[in-house]
Amino acid sequence: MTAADTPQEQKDRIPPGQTLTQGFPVLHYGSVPYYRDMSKWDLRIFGLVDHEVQLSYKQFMALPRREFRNDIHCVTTWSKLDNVWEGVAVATVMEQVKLLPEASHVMLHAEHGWSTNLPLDDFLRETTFFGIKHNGELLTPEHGYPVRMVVPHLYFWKSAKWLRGIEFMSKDKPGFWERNGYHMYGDPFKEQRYDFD
Ligand SMILES: Nc1nc2c(c(=O)[nH]1)N[C@H]1C(S)=C(S)[C@@H](COP(=O)(O)O)O[C@H]1N2
Ligand SMILES: [Mo]
Repeated sequence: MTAADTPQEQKDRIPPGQTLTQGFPVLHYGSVPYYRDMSKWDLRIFGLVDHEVQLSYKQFMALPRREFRNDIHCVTTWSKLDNVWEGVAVATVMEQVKLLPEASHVMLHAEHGWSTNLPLDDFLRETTFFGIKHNGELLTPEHGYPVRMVVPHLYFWKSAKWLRGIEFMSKDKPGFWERNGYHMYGDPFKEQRYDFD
C-alpha cells in the first residue's frame, strides 16, 4: 500500500477473487533457463515488420531504461501491489522496427518454445515494458533473467519470462496457456481467467 492510499483506494486496486501477497511466488511451466554465455542470447523482432531485427544482449542492455511502478495479478489468485521495476519502454524497442499496417496482434516467445498472445494495442500501452530489475535487483533466473515482458493490466501469465522473440501478426492466435484453456485476453478486473469450451 502506498502512503497516499485510503483503505478504499487500496481495495479498488485488487481485482475480484484476488488475495494480496507480500512475497513473490514463482510460477511457470517447464525448467528455468540458466545462461552461461550471453553472446548467444538475442531478442528477435519479426513477423509483420519491414525488416526483421535481432538485438544482441549488449544492444538490448544498452537501451535507455526507466522506472515503472505497478500492481501484478496472477490468475492463481495472488496479487502483489507496488512493484518497482527498471525496464525498457516498448516505444524504445519499437524505434528499431517499422510495423506493417496489417499488424494487429503480438505473440511473445520465450525460451523452450513457451509463448503468450496479446493485442497490439495492449503491447504498445505505455504501462507495458521490458523488465530487467525488480525492486532494485536484477531479475533472478526464476523470475525471468535477463528480461521479461511486464503487462500489468492483464493477468501475469501474459508477462513472458525469458523473453526471446516478439512476433507481429495479422490476427489473434493462442499462446501456450491460451491453447490449454486460459483466456485469450485475461483482464483481471473482468475475471477473464479460463475459457474452457
Ligand atoms: N516463459 C514463461 N513465462 C511465463 C510463464 C511460463 O511458464 N514461461 N508463466 C507465466 C505465469 S502463469 C505467471 S503467473 C508468471 C509468474 O511470474 P513469476 O514467477 O515471476 O511470479 O509468469 C508468466 N510468464
Ligand atoms: Mo500464472
